[in-house]
Amino acid sequence: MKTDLQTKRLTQFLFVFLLSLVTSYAQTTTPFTQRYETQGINGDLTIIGNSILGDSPDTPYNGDTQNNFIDMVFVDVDNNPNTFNSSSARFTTSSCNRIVYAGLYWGAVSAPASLDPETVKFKVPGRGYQDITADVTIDLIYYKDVTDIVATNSPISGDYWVANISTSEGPSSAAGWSLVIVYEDPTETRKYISTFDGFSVVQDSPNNQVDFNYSGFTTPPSGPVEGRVGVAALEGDLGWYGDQMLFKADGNPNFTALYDAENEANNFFNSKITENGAQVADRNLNSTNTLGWDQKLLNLTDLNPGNSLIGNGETGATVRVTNDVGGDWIYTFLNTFAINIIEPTLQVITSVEDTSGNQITHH
Ligand SMILES: [Ca+2]
Ligand SMILES: [Ca+2]
Ligand SMILES: [Ca+2]
Ligand SMILES: [Ca+2]
Repeated sequence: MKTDLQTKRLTQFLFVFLLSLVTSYAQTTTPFTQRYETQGINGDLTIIGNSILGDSPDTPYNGDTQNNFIDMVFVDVDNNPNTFNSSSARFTTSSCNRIVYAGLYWGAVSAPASLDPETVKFKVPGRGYQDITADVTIDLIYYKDVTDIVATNSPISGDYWVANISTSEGPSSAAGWSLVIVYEDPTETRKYISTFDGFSVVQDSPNNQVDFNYSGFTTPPSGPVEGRVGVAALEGDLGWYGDQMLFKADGNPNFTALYDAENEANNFFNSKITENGAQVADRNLNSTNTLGWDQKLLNLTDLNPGNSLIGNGETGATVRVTNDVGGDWIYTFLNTFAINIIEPTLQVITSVEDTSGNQITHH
């Protein structure tokens, strides 16, 4: 009988184990791992970036067609003959603020083998291009920690350029770059900030979702809970629907579809670069349709009346990229989370001495 029971338990274990394997829904070729985390900073995370292919080398594309139906060509707007493709995005912040982290992602849906995809040219405000080589390859995406380059440069604010991304041209091509910046700003609320990168193709069932789990924070015990979720992905199309980004705080029973003025709940991945519900125009080229490069920072505050989306004292949340109908294939490679947390209680100890050096501090 004991043997039967052991066999039964082993069978149950194997069943649960196999079930856990098939519930890894998306076709994740590079598992998502945490790239950056700070458990407390007065500051914020932002993402700047751009596509580097379009329907013209020097004119923004503002139509609503998919990249699949456009003869995609290199964008090249830096007036520099030594680069074959180039695009820029602007970062603006107070000069008093301090960069604590900067991470650059670049990549393409397809690229000729003849070019070195791991190396690109990177230009920070007031400087010339420098060659940088990826720290890691994340399937079609390349990543380099550029904190040293960005944090030591002055000014911090200005145009950031990336050039010579290895990519194919022609229909269905898509390529671009995203620069994640975490900065200290004493005027900002205290936040927990975390980023994950990997590579996951969300497409038809059964590869129709990927989850990002955030923990290691506690939201304030009272008052409104504010924060932002960021995402970057290849191959989101404006003209194909069904793709969503969902959010669920641990204390809530259900997922809620995120949306804002530029990103629909049922067409979240739409070839747009947006921040807080608006197109980011400080880019060159500044196409409203990037033809396959999605990059968004979505403000949770508007979706959180009465803390209905994420509440006080919350310690975990899950972000889900999904497509239940399989209309649009999404290649997600970056997810970011910033949430306000309890302000630390500052204990200020003042010591005062008289002119003879005697302590006259009163406690
Ligand atoms: Ca050029
Ligand atoms: Ca497409
Ligand atoms: Ca879409
Ligand atoms: Ca697509």
